[in-house]
Amino acid sequence: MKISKKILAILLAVTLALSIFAVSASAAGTPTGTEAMTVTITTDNETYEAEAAVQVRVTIACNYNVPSFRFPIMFDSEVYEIPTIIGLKAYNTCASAGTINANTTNGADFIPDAYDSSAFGCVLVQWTASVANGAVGCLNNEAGELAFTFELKTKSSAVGKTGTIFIPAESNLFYYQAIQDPTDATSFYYLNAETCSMTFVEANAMVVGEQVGLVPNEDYGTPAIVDEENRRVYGFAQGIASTSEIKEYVKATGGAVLRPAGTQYGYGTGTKLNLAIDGVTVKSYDLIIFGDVDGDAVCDINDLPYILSFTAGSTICDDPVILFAGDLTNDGLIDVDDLSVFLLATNGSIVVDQTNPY
Ligand SMILES: [Ca+2]
Ligand SMILES: [Ca+2]
Repeated sequence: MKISKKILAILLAVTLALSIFAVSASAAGTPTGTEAMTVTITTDNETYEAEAAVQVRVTIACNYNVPSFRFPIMFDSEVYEIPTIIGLKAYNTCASAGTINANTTNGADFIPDAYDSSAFGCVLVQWTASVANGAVGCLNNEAGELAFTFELKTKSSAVGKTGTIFIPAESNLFYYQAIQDPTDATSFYYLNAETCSMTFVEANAMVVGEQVGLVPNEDYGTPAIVDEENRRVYGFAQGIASTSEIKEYVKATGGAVLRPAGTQYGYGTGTKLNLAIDGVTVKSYDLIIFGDVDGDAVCDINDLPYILSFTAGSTICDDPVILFAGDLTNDGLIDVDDLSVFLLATNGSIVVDQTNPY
């Protein structure tokens, strides 16, 4: 476990502060055997919009003299991130009798091995008592008091998600210092996970707002059909040939940018309708042109070899997008029945309806 220089400096400061007492090396305080602490995390709201400030409030209840604490405060990194300024603020005893600091480097070292460090972020907060009038400042409030607050920020891609903010009980970063008599530096003693009951209460908050997605573009007379469940979009005219034409059918919501990625032959079946936030693709839909299985956006003779290979049984269509586009009879497979429809379409007898092809 690598502890930052900053933390070491603070530990040193505590040691120096305590050294003003005439410490007798052998003496120590006696645990009561009932030491307990409950740390409760709450947030200022239960729901937030994307990219909103979340005030994290930490309340500490304890039944013994606590001269220091250190807590890694973890959060779902899919939902929250650490803002540039977290605005750490101490309250009550923590404000009047000591110094609070936070390490916001989001170090993976702060996260216990039991957690996937790529899925969580962490702010490490620590408080150390000051010494005034010959007494060590101590937190000791069985009823509990607000100890400190700081801010996290909801991510722009977190709409619809709930994120937890919590202290992992498995952490080995907790301080277990105690002092029997704050005016007697010889009465320090140390607890551990077995001798001090630590209870942690987590907070959950949801990010609400417009979901990132694709919706029909009603600004034009050519809206497409968005199948949200299967992430497919259809209803485009055959021969669609550009991203600007695609954007006349569908538009992105939730602050995302629509970035179509065509096939090697154009913007037909198999085109990916990617939605990006801050340059990162967060959601993707498949564009479908019924009867087009080679991806050039037209149902014509160029598709025939593909259809024949499926109908002849020499190739099994295992691509659900191609299957959906080529199954013109809606029976879940491409076979001779589809070939009949396909041939009627390619010789001009029928036009495959792109909104309702069956
Ligand atoms: Ca085609
Ligand atoms: Ca079929």
